[in-house]
Amino acid sequence: MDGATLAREGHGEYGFSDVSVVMGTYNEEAAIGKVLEDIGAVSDGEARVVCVDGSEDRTPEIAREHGARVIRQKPQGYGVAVREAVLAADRPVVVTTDCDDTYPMEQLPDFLDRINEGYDVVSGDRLYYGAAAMPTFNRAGNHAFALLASALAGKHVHDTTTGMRAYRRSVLQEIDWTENTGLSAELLIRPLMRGYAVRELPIEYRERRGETKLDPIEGGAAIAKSVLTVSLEERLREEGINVRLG
Ligand SMILES: Nc1nc2c(ncn2[C@@H]2O[C@H](COP(=O)(O)OP(=O)(O)OP(=O)(O)O)[C@@H](O)[C@H]2O)c(=O)[nH]1
Ligand SMILES: [Mg+2]
Repeated sequence: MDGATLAREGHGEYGFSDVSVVMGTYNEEAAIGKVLEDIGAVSDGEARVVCVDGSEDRTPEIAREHGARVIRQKPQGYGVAVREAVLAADRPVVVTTDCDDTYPMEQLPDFLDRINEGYDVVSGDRLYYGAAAMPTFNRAGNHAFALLASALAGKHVHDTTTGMRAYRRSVLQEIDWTENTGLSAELLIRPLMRGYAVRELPIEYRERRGETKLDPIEGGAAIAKSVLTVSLEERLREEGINVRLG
């Protein structure tokens, strides 16, 4: 019996000692101390943190001082870092976040509760409460990606590009991840289209500390392409055709 089945039947009560929180970090010294302190406070120091880091500033030192495991990687984009981070996690529940203080670590217990209810993926929905702290262009883009993904996947999703999610580690290991800037959309769309139990959870979204690493136009185009290719690949997979279109 796999972990998901166990939890669905009420035998898999995970606590924070079963949780890895993972993130890509790239010159985030303005935010990393706060983010890691928030994780430590809400989990009583029990969650294990993994940072895949490409920084030239003091981010990796600050991460180690806070007890995080740091994997150094030359900067190659969001998805290259986050894929390595999710695959490096060694606990049964894996939470992704950005290292910029935008995501509410205080809501981690709610994510864990939903996993304990039996969900395989719990996705933080920033748009539910309006995401007033998000730049207008990004907010419009994120609504558009969600509409596109919902149409192509045939299932309604509200926020496809969020960085804060909890996953059963088995889901992360069972799927081949291909996208870079579009990885966060891929991490939602492929499990959704393969029939995993996915739910969205409304979250607050705060203004970023430090500078963005994403160019909104270039990044937006890359995400739209990922949503298209990943959804089409999954449609073809349902027909028994395994291809890579990207
Ligand atoms: N290691 C590594 N981390 C990266 C790279 N690019 C982005 N990141 C990290 O990935 C996370 C997401 O990047 P952000 O700049 O927050 O991108 P975003 O959330 O789309 O943009 P904002 O709305 O400005 O926050 C942050 O924690 C970054 O430090 C990279 O090339 N290498
Ligand atoms: Mg961010």
